[in-house]
Amino acid sequence: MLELLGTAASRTARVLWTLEELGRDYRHTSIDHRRGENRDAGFLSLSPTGQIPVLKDGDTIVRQSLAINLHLAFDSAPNDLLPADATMRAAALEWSLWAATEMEPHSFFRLTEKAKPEDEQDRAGLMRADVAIRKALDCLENSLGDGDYIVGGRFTIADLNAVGPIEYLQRTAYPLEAWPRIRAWLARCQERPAYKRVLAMKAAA
Ligand SMILES: N[C@@H](CCC(=O)N[C@@H](CS)C(=O)NCC(=O)O)C(=O)O
Repeated sequence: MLELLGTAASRTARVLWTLEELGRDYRHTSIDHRRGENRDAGFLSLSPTGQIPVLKDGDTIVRQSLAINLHLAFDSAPNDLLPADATMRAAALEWSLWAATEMEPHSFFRLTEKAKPEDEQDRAGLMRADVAIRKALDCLENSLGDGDYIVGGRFTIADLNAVGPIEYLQRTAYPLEAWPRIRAWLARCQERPAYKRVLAMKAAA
């Protein structure tokens, strides 16, 4: 059986969401970095950096939340998260890496800076992050066009992987009003029953 390690109050939530969408059987072991459980020698043998989440899929160990999600989508194919069409599948990969490289570094930087007292925040860094965030948001806004989802008009792993990094903006009250298609898309994704189940797990973590 699949085993996912990491508290739901972390990037592990993205993987829980994927598992719930796919309807896979899995065991969830809530390693909590806030309690230092990720520094235990047993866990470090799976994740040398101590980072969560980690997926154990038989003898295969997968790290990095968005890579785990792609592994699960490919591993469980055919499924609704992974387009069967090669061009659309490539687009799903493209947008997953867009989330990891064009959005997450900047939105996560914003999240960590905004958690500090205002006079300790890196203002120049926040301004640089804002330029990158706007560029990435414009790119997604244009690509969404009149579509409900990022690839092929239906919810796929591309949407799921893009939501997490963009939620960091929501959590820091980023003014998303200038990107109305993204706001509507985000609300649509967050309405999904599987997403709501994970929200409940997060609240309990
Ligand atoms: N890029 C990694 C980041 C993983 C990461 O930094 N996870 C945090 C929790 S959300 C963590 O493990 N923090 C504790 C630590 O780094 O010691 C991913 O997406 O999985």
